[in-house]
This record gives sequence, structure tokens and C-alpha cells, in this order.
Amino acid sequence: MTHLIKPYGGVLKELYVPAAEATQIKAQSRNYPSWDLTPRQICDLELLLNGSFSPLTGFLNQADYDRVVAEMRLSDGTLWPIPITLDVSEQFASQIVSGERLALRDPEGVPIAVLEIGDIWRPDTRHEASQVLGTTDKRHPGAFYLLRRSHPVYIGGRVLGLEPPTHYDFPHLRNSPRELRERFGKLGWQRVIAFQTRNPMHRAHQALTLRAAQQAEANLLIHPAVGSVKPGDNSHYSRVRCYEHILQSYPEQTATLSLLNMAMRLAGPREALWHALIRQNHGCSHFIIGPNHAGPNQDQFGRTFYEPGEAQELASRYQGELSIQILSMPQMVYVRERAQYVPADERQPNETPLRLTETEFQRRLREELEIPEWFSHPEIIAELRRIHPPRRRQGFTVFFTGLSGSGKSTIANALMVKLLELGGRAVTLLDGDLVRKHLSSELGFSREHRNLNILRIGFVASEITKNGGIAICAPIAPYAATRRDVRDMIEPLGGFIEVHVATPLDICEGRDRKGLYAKARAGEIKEFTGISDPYEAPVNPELTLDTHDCTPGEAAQRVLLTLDSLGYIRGGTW
Ligand code: PPS
Repeated sequence: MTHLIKPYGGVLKELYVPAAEATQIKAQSRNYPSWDLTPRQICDLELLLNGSFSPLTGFLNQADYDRVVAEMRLSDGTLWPIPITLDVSEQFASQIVSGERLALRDPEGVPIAVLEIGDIWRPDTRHEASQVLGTTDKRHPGAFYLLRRSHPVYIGGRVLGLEPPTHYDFPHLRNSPRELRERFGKLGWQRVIAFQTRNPMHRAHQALTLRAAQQAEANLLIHPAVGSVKPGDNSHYSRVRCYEHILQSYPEQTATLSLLNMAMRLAGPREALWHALIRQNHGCSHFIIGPNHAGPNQDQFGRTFYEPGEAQELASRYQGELSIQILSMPQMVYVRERAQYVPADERQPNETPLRLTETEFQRRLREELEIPEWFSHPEIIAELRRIHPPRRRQGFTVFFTGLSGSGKSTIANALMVKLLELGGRAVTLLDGDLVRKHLSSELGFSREHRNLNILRIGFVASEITKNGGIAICAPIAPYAATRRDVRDMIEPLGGFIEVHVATPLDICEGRDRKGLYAKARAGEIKEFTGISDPYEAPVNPELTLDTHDCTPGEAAQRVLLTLDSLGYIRGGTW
């Protein structure tokens, strides 16, 4: 049963069924087909269940999806800018039937909800990406997710909530829309401005929120998105500690903090409108949108996917259909002469703006350089320094790739010895043969098995990297997409240095130390890399080694020089 409550005018649609019914459905759900939710799906489901996505009653069916993609409306005309969909594999989709029920389980296997299966269809995700995100460029994280990560079949249908997903982290800061509405009511807060963020807050953000609060004569809800979109993603812990710090420096009783388990799409303008609707459901009266709201970060050339102001413009265009007031806020700059932040367009020509770009801030963290106090509170800088140690204290993975017989293992061994000689970090060698013996003994050399093998290596290396160690991997790893997956797994946790051991096939075959090439030529070994199976050479590795003109020791030395120039090791005696 859907509960309808009306604390502040806006209808809140919560999708939990009453407890007794939930117990009954849980028991029955043992006989339903079941789907293990991905991290993004758990976020979406939680927000569906607790009413953050009111008026949605489940995952979108096809007619709603089509109209949301095309014109940001559900099929009944209600404004809704982002498709909330349940994506599943082809294989899974072939086992389910519309009209039946499906149990939706969390990673521990607990059924959180049941889906009454409606439409089952294969979406055109390229079309979805270009309409919703404005791009099919895979450098856009939302487009990458949709085109590379998302499953190919969507299932729509009404959702019956059985229990909220469990959060052991920061339970005191997690609130449903109903709880926040009640809190505002208790505090007597009639006007509440929501501030959405996915980054740590610095003084500019604080100045912006204080200015908005003054303008609107309202209280403030700091409402960061903390939904993880990748397994093992734990980047929000330190961010939340930063929010707790900054909250202390707001005037008493003016601001509050709550975490929103939202998986962002980074859809810029459409996302801004979506954020506003979600905050409307949480009982807020105003919503701050900055010039570059919810787009991906700038690339290395300073380019963005959306124009400054685009998000503000779109959200304001739909103001008439919203019960929340959009506050389009300007960029704030620190003015040296006034020792304060002012809107960029209010700075006088004779005044000096001080700026620290995100890239420069990251560089200073990385290189342990001074970060000025006008930029951020000391507690926040200290917190960020803790989780962004300089590269020489981070873990990293050196990932060798190349043909069989190219010399990967020999160079990897030489490198391990040299790194042990330098000391300071634990070193683990994940050589191809060793891994195949201990981690992947049941696997063969089909594309599927090779991918599994490399992803296992990547997983172990990512754990080592996360914990500050050095992983040296030396498999063939013939497929570019799988190497990319490993890079994506490791880069958020530390360094990833891909080294292509580019010894040409004729030389590897000439060496044929294990006699495998001869067997492959004779057809005795199938799917042999370079002979009867492809090797996709890296396009942009950190280092390419041609073993023609150097010994293994010299090659290892070149890897060390690369590590040094990237800042991962320093002051070595080699
Ligand atoms: S992969 O593709 O990355 O999973 O391969 P990897 O785990 O590195 O294993 C490669 C070693 O297995 C031996 N071998 C083969 N290699 C390629 N193709 C086929 N079909 C094959 N069958 C056995 C080979 O000795 C490789 O060792 P290295 O050290 O690379 O020479």
C-alpha cells in the first residue's frame, strides 16, 4: 500500500508496505525470481521507497521512459527529467515474465522490495544519453555508465517496499523526506534553502550559502549526495567529516546537515531540475543552483560539457511547475582588499580577486604545498590532506602487458627487487603464471576467461594499492577494454602505471622459451595470443619498453625513472 502524507502541502509518496504485509511478502518472495541490485540501483530504490522521487511509484515503464527521455515528462504530463530505470542482463530478462513479481535484493541478499514486473524492453541507450546528458561522449561519466556499465534490458513496474536499505555509516545524518519535513516543522523552519553538493565545502561554498540564506531570509539544509556508484566506493567518508566541520562555523541554529543517498548522473541542466524536485519532496522551499551545477569536472583543457548558466536557465524555465523556488546563485570570488567573498560580478575593477582552481588545489594537496586560509577552513584542509597523501606515500600498481615471451616477467622481477631495495612500501608481484596457478587455476584462454583472470588480478592489485602498497602485475592482458576496467578500478585509489612491453611477435616467437609458439603454429594450442588470438596494443600507456635495445635491468630502471617522474618514488639511490 502506498502511504500519502501531506506535511507541507506537497504530496509525499512513500512506497513501503505496512509491516505485517512486508513480513508476508518477504516469506513469499523466496519463490520469486530475484535480482541482486547494483550500487546505483540500491540508491535509486532507496529514494523511490522513501518518497524522494515522488510522484514515482516504481521503476519507469516504457511509455513513461520514452516521454521522460524525449521531453522530461511522465506519460501523464508530470514534469520528471531523469529516467529511473532498472537495468538487467539479457540472460536474466529471458527468465522473467511481465505480470509476475521480482524480489530486489541488497548485496547481502536481503529482499528490500518487490517489483510487480511491468514492461520489459531493450532501450536505445545512445539515444537516452544524447537526450538526457546531451552527449554520447564516453568521457562524460554518466554517458560512460549508460553505454558501458548499464545492462541492456530495462524492467519497469510498481515497487513495494519491504525495508529500508541498511546504512552503518553516519546513521545519525540520514533522513527520509518525511523525517526532514518533521524536523523542519519541529524547529519552526518555514523557509529552508537546500544546498546540493558532491564535493567538500570550502569557504566560497559557505559564503554562497550564507548569502542565499540572507537573501531568502531562510534556514539552510546542507544536503550532500553520498550515493556510491561503484562497489567499494568509499569517497564520502572524509567528505562527510568535512561537512560536520563546516557546520560548526555557521551561526547557531541556522543550518543543518543531512545526507542524501543519491547516485548522481552528472546530467547538468536536467540533473539540476531533478535535484530541485527531490529537495521539494524533502520539504525545502528554496534550492540553490550555481553556474555549473551537477556537470562533470572540467577536463585538462578546462572544457566542460555544459555552458555556464545552462542549468540555472533550464530550471528557471520550469519554475511555474515547481513548488520550490530556484535560487540562481553567482560564482563567488575572494577579494583581497575586502578580505571577503563577493559575487564575481560585484567585484570592482580595482579589486584583486584571489582564486585557487580545483586542479591547483589538488596539486597543492599532492605536493604538500601551502593552502591559504582564505580558501578553506584549517580542519577541512587537514582532513583532505589525510586522505590525499602526496604520491610518494600513495600505493600504486605497475601493470605490465605484452605478448607471451616479451620479457614481462623478467622485467617485473627486476623491478620488484629494485623497489624492495628502495624500501618504504610492501611489494607484491602478481605474475601471469603465478596468478594462473593460485588465483585462476580453473580458467582457460577464451576471451571470457582471460577477462575474468585480468579482473581478478585487478581486484587484488586495487586492494594492495588502496592500502598503500605496490602491486606489480605481469599478465598478457590482451584486451584494451579489460585493461581500461582495471585502470578504472585502481586509479581512484592510487597510481596506475601501464607499461607496454612491446617486443615484436617475431622476436617473441624466435625466443619461444616454452615452445608454446611452435605448438600454437602447429594448431596444438588454440587461441594463442598473437597467433590465433588478438593482442590489442595499448594506445596511451605510461611507458612503452622495446626490449630490443635494453637488458631487463635497464628496462626496470626505465620503469623506476617513470615512477620517479610521476612522483611515486623519490630520493632513490639506484
Ligand atoms: S591472459 O591472457 O592475460 O589471461 O594470459 P596470462 O594469464 O598472462 O597467461 C599467459 C601465460 O599462459 C601461457 N599460455 C598462453 N598464453 C597465451 N595464449 C594461450 N592460448 C596460452 N596458453 C598458455 C603462456 O605461457 C603465457 O605466459 P607468458 O609468461 O606470458 O609467456
